[in-house]
Amino acid sequence: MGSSTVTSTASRPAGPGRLAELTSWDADWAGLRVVVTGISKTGFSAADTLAELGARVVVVASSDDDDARHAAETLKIVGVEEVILGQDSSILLPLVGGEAPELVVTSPGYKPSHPLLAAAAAAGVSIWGDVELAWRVRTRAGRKTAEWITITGTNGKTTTTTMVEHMLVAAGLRAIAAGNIGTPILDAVRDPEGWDVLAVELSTFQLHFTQSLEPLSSVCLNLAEDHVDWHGSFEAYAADKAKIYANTKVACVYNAEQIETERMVEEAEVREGCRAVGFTTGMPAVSMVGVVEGLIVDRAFIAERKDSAVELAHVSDIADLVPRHLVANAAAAAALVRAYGLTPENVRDGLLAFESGDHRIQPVAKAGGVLWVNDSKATNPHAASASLSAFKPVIWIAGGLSKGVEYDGLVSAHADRLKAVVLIGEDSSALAGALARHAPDVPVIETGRAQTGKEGMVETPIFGDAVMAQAVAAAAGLAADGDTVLMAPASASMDQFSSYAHRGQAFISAVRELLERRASANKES
Ligand code: UMA
Repeated sequence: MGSSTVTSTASRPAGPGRLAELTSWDADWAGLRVVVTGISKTGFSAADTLAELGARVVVVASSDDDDARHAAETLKIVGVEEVILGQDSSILLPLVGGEAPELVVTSPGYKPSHPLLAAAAAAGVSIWGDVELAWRVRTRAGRKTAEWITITGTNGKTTTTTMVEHMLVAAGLRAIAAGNIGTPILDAVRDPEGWDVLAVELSTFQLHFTQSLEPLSSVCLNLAEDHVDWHGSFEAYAADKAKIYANTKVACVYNAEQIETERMVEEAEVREGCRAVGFTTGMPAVSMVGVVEGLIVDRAFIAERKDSAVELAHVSDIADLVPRHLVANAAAAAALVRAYGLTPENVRDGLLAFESGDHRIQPVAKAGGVLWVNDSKATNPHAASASLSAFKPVIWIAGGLSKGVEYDGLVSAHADRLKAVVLIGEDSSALAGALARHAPDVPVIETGRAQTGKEGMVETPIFGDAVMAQAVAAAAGLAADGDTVLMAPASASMDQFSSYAHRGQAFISAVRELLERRASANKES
């Protein structure tokens, strides 16, 4: 890279006037001189967006690997003027078209003390993050402008953001989670159809470089020491977290069990009429969402909040064994979406949908009238009972590490649904005993051993994918039109698999392979 592209004291930075006017996609971005830092997810999305807007863009990044070079080629095709890879820290602010840049748009991985950003700040060049840019271009003629619900916190951001997304979707809204969760916010904002609401997870790195966001509702879930290397001090980290509340329009949601987050709200500059709403895993005071006798209840978004509360969901709607932090995340998510006007039913449906992610009563395939369902997360009789109740007749794949529980209640409650049972697990004798006692007429097939050695004379135990393939083949031999094959083991997985996720994945792969084999056999015949 030639030194002519670099300056340590950028001359003629843009007057603040021009940047102040850049508040919609349709504003005059043409010719704006911008340096973008980073060429991974954020840098790519920012440079691509700015090129589409007609800005003059130079990208810099320290990486110079295949991914970076490939991204650089693509960016040049879409109109980025220059990409400087392998840049080291002695390099300061590049020129854009021979002139000082008017703006730097930075990736969150860049510390404010990075020489390039320090040089930009010293030269009076504005520094935005991709989130600030996304906020500025979110309004576009002919498209919906989405409301933003913003979420930060040291822990639980992704879970809460995902819960918010599920609740919004359950309400029939076009909504998506974006930001620190993994989808760059600019990719979401540029969606051709547009969104009603975005659930935006924000890290402190991202918040540091934002200034104009006006979220509908916002939350800092909690605050603990983290990322001090990036921010320089805990105080600086906390100050960036507190930016989540700036300009909030309807509700600043805080953690009633952590006074620091309430203080952030007290000190925030918010929009007229915005309310402070607490969330707690205990009994809610007025203007809080909390928990009463296993129910998540709202004492904030109802007119009669002084002396009553409205039920939103059962704690058990989130998951079977709910850790406290998950309840806190659900209460926070509920408060954020209630601020948008979602109903108690929307909150509950969203939490139920959140629960039924992968491996939780997950339909895998339907072929020949047979439905294949993966409920590997059913690691105890209580969870398995919930999924057995949903299907009839069932070929039930079950068994594993029993953890000393008894199965009599489960089998007697569901004996009339069972067409057959395929046992997995190294030792499923407890379940086999319950089946013999309460469902003596139901055929039971054992798996877990394979014939090996000369002429198949030796029987050896099999594990993991092999045992699941055997179980799926056995179930397929018994299943007929109208049946459900349900893998809901009522037991833990670690005797034969590395985790419940591994067990679920083994089931999914075995079902798909079996159905593919059948399809190609049908074609040949
Ligand atoms: N780079 C430099 N010099 C630096 C720093 C970075 O050249 O000093 C360049 C690298 O060469 C590379 C690019 O910058 O080209 C990497 O950028 P980045 O580190 O900002 O990462 P992205 O891939 O753009 O991903 C970022 C977030 N990463 C970070 O904040 C570190 C992702 O959050 C986020 O999902 C994504 O944007 C989309 O918004 C990840 C994360 O770890 C999950 N976040 C932290 C966390 O949650 O704790 C904050």
